[in-house]
Amino acid sequence: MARACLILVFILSFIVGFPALSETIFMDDFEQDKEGEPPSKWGGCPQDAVVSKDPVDNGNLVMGIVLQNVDCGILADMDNLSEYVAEWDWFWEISTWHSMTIHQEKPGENYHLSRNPDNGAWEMWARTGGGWPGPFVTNVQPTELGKWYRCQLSVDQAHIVLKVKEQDDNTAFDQIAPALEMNGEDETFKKGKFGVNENPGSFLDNVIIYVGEISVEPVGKLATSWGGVKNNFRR
Ligand SMILES: [Ca+2]
Repeated sequence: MARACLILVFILSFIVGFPALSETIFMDDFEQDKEGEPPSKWGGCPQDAVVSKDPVDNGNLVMGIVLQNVDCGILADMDNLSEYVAEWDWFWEISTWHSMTIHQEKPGENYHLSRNPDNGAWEMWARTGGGWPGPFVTNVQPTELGKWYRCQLSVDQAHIVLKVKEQDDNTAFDQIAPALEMNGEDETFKKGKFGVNENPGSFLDNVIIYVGEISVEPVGKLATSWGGVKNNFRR
C-alpha cells in the first residue's frame, strides 16, 4: 500500500509540477510607493534612495539613487541564502561607477558587482576589512547611458553569474552570454544578502529575487507581463 502511495505521489508530481522547487523571495516595481519618499520595501537607505519617475517614462515609478551611499537597500530577509537569482531593470544617467552588493554579511563586508564606466567593463570586487581586493574577474561589455537594461544575477555561493541585455531584448536569459562570471576565484563570502551600494544617477525597477527555476522576464510587454508575474508568484 505504501509503495502504491509513493508511486501515486510520483505520478502526481509530474502532473501538477514541482511548485515547491521555486519560491519568490522579493518583488518590487515601486508602484505602491510615493514619489520622493524612500522605497518602502527596502531598508538601510532612508536618505540615499527615493522613489522617482522613470527618466524616460513619466508614468512609471522606479528607485532612484540620489546620494553616494553605503549599503543601501539591503534586503533584510536574506541573511542565510547561498543560492538565489535576482533580476532587475537598471538605468544609468551619468558616467560613474555603479554597483550591486552581493553576499552582504555585515556593513562593509561584501562582494561588489560593478559597472566600470572607464573601460566599459563589468568587474567583481570584494570589500572587506576596509580594503577593496580585486577585481577577481572582469569582462568588457559596454553599456550605454540613458537606456534601460535587464540584468540577471545567479548566485550559488561563490559561483556568481551576471547577464545583461537591453530591456526590450526578448532573448531568454539562458541564451545570453554572461557579462561576468566568478567561479571560485574568491570564496570569502558564500551566503548573504543582495542590495545596492550605489552612486547617484542610477535607477532600478522591476526587482525580483527568487530561488529555483522561475524565469521572469518582464520584457517588451512590460506592464502585462509584470502584472501576470505579480498574480502568479507567491509572496
Ligand atoms: Ca515601476
